[in-house]
Amino acid sequence: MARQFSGIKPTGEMHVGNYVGAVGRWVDQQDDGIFCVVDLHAMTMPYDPADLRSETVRLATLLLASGLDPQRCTLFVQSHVPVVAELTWILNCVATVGELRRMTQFKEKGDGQESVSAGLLDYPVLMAADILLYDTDEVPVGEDQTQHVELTRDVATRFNHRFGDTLVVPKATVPPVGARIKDLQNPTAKMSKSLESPQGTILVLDEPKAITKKVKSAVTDSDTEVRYDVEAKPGVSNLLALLSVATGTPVPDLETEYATSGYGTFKGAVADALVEYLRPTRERYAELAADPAELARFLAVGAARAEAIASATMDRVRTAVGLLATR
Ligand code: ATP
Ligand code: LTN
Repeated sequence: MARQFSGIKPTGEMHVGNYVGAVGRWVDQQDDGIFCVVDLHAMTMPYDPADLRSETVRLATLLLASGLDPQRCTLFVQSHVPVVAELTWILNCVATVGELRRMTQFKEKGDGQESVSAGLLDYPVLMAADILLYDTDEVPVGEDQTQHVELTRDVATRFNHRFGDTLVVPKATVPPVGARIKDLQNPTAKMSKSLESPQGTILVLDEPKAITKKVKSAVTDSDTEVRYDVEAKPGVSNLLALLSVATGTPVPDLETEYATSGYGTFKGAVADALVEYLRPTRERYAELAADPAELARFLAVGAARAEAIASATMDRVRTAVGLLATR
């Protein structure tokens, strides 16, 4: 079976975009998958250490609440398997500064500013190390991360060419609908964890009332037609994508169903569907958060399992690149 690996950053609250683009799919296909709270990735921008610790716990709890089952998959915290930093160094000597500078995420967050951390530029190499350390075949992510997975493929292919067949070359998988959920207030921008648009971002832990309010005030257009057309109708198309994923109904069926209903009725249906879609996670979260010791036990088991895979890969890598064995 194809091995899945993916990660999520403990920065800010998990939103419905994360859920639709990534986490919900991890849950659906979790058997033998490896999923990671990427705390090392959360250090590239200035941050508070106490917040990083509490957000790591909070996000890991939320992943369990979302339905990841430690009996069926491996859930761990990235920094608990520290050899990922060693592989990052080795891959740093294979990746080029040119290709890292071309990454959209780097260009948006830091290009041209001398004072940004070197970690911000190197971020995709750490991500490549994550993916390659676990012999990953498939990386379930939202569309914004596909460029980083392409870079991972390039680096792995170059490594194999230079040092012999050592690394599994992975591929990204994105959902057919909802690969880039948009901000409800600004439907041409990606829904994001940065709290610039609280009204445009539906959080997985939002109360039903808050979800309804946000959906009802979502930006649409001056037309009345419910039709999927990302260019002409970005707001309506975004709501259709959310309704489709939340109800499991194909978009064309929804277009037919709501064609003449008007935006008020349509938005009401989207809000109700999202409330039901997210309800089980919100309810389980409250129970799981009450038992942090249990979470710590799950994460320790996850780290041990991940470590076993990682150390086998690292043995192959060290030999391939010419590092002297210790024994
Ligand atoms: P930021 O907003 O700070 O960039 P993020 O939410 O994009 O954060 P992560 O938490 O690391 O960053 O993302 C976890 C997963 O969620 C990734 O696979 C990413 O592609 C996916 N994802 C994030 N935002 C969206 C979105 N709006 N639509 C679909 N998938 C998304
Ligand atoms: N860079 C990703 C998070 C991430 C990841 C990974 C995703 C870190 N390591 C490995 C998939 C596989 C992001 O910003 N969303």
